[in-house]
Amino acid sequence: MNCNYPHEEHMTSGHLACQACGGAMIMRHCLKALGEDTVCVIPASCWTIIAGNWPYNALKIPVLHTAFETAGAASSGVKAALDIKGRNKTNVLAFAGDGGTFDIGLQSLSGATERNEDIIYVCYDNEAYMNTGIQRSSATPEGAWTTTSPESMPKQGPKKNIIQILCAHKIPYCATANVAWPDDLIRKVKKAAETRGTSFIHVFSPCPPGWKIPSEQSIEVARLAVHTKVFPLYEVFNGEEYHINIEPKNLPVENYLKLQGRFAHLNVEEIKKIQNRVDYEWKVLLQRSMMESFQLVM
Ligand SMILES: Cc1ncc(C[n+]2csc(CCOP(=O)(O)OP(=O)(O)O)c2C)c(N)n1
Ligand code: SF4
Ligand SMILES: [Mg+2]
Repeated sequence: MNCNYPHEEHMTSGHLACQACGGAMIMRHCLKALGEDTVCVIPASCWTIIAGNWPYNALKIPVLHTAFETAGAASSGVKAALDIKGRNKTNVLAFAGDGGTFDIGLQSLSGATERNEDIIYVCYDNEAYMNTGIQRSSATPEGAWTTTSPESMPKQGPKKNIIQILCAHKIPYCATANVAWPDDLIRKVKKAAETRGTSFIHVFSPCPPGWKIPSEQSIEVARLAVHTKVFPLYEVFNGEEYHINIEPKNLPVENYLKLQGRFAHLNVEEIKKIQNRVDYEWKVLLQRSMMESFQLVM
């Protein structure tokens, strides 16, 4: 860990997350990056529970709990209210799950992004609706077991590419991040705070009960997601200019899948199909990262 690692804590012990919850670690690091002058907007998700019941709050900053589909709209409103009060330096952090981002909250996020609201939107992606019992979302990867995609018919079709959707809005800054690279996550959240307009960070977030992994393997699984190219780490500026941040070790995707009970039913052919898709998506990302940006071409 580098010496610039912020040691202040804005999240307390006694929160209600499961052991080794990626979402809890991500919030802790986001707040280290942003500091205490931050308002957090949390739609219905595991984090509604993790923060604790009023009057208790595991976060030392103000929190607005809001309806499942409203993170984009509610954080736009909080930002406008703070501006009226002259507090235009206060960070507004929308912190939402994959269900609240990829599915029911997509229209609200799209509206905020299209208006270029000055907010930081972090999606902690545990690839299912964990708070209500591991139902599949459009972020659930192909082949995964969930309680609504049983082993006899696991999730069909690929995970939705949320970064591409945000890039289509020409968002000033968006990035992927991973709880196994806290320095990189903190740098990206700081970058988002410096950016005027909407920033979006899509963070890989292991969930031990939902993924059927032992809690001590949470970070190992997160690391393998990057080194197998399942979840590459990159940034995109203005929806056009791609920078890949970590060179993957190019490990076979099977190394990642075999650690997780949610993929235990997959056969050799199915794993090969997932590998082919991962290889294809990586090639597309590499090509994008080599393209000249729009401004340079002009
Ligand atoms: C309109 C509406 N439908 C359903 C729910 C029930 N609900 C609460 S949290 C949740 C799942 C949230 O999933 P996600 O956003 O991925 O966050 P996670 O629980 O995985 O952290 C659901 C379906 C709700 N609160 N509001
Ligand atoms: S169910 Fe998963 S996402 Fe929810 S608190 Fe537990 S580990 Fe975290
Ligand atoms: Mg989720």
